[in-house]
Amino acid sequence: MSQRALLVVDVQRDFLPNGALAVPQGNEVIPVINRLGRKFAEIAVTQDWHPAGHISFASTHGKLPFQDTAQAAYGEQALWPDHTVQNTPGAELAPGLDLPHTGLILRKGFRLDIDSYSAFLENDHSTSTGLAGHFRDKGITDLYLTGLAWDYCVGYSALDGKQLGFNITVVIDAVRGIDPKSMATMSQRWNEAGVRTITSEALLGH
Ligand code: VGL
Ligand code: ZN
Repeated sequence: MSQRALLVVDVQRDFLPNGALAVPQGNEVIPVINRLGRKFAEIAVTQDWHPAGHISFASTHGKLPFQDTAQAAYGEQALWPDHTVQNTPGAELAPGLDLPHTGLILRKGFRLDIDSYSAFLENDHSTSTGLAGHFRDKGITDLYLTGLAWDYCVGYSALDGKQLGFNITVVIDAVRGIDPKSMATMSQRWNEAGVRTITSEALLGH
């Protein structure tokens, strides 16, 4: 039997318009996710949760965000403006997100020297966040992905989730991305990996 869960990735203040790492139209996913949430018995939410001085912050390296990169133990790390710093307002879940029966809020990216785009594996591709075990323990086979950002945290979560044996569907109107080019590249990678997409309308049946 298949059992489904909703995964809501990084819908946090800093990723909304005017946030530290704003995703264009990021706020538009909130009502869609709230509607979806009412139809799912199992919901897990992720929270990007970086310490000050994190390896993914351009400021840590005296470099420029969005263009420079840094060398991490696991390879090249893209650099971002300081964002979702632990215990700051920007790290809070988006106001308006209304998912009262969320069973798990999972934090990621909290180690100084390892970033984590994926909700399943950190950027070293080996440190588990524990999320796959959580879903397996509950007999979940099918995951529906939503949130921010299409081309990074949602994108890599979809690829890793598929690799870990889940059926993965991205709810395409419940995600927004940072950069159109990397969104197209990610969509291609989803196709090649067998990650599916669906609209919330088709999923909700109206
Ligand atoms: C994200 C870049 C850096 C995301 C998080 O949530 O997609 N992107 N940290
Ligand atoms: Zn981050």
